[in-house]
Amino acid sequence: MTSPRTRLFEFTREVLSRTGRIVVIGDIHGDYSVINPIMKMAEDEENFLVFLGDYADRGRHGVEVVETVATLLRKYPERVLALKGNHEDYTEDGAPRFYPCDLIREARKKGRDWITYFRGEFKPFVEQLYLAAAIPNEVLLVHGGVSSKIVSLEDLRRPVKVVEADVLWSDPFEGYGEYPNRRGVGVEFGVDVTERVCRSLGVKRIVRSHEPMKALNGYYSEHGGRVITISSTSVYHGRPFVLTINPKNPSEVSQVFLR
Ligand SMILES: [Mn+2]
Repeated sequence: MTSPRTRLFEFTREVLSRTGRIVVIGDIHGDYSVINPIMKMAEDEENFLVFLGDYADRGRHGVEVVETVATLLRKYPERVLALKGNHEDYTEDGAPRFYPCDLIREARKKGRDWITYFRGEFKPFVEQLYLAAAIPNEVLLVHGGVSSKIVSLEDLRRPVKVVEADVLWSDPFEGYGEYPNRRGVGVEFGVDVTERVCRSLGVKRIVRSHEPMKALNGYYSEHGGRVITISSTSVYHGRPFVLTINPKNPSEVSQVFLR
């Protein structure tokens, strides 16, 4: 039996020391207008890009966004990283595990047979996606959130199915405890869950996307500053932005608007 590679990208001291800034990109959801500004940022050798998932659906340019991120992963493998969102969750034969899925219709409209596109391009792209990334002792980066099933970094390196679902689908709420998520998958996690998970993973905060509506005009901070929600799409009529993290002092974060 070969052991599958880790699903958690862990920043090393070497990577942090050669990086000028970490650029975290939230949900794009097929928004064409952010492609060029993001490509410009990727060209700067000082930048290390981390995408938090949800590349397609809602906007009309999921195919182009996926192609852009795949190109950046190929071109700059040592400083571009992409995570999986719940909109990248498909069965082996190309059936979406979420609703609504617009990418199938979009691909067909652009003259692509779905199964051919899925097998030839989309699935190989999804196979490169990590589930989470960590700046040791500082920040956990995920698409959705965390749950009390996560008790160590090992749970993210080799996640069981239910942990993967929690990371992709969960949302924080202002309160205590943990409840089934209204979305039907994952949990809604309170401030006590955030504190417990942060302590057991040895991080100070969690940066996530998954709720662009919470971050229409800049990042949204909750759970006493421990959870930060970002958005890099205008499909909900907000202003898309990225979050930058200073790798030498990861408590220092700021936002850069993309347009
Ligand atoms: Mn999402």
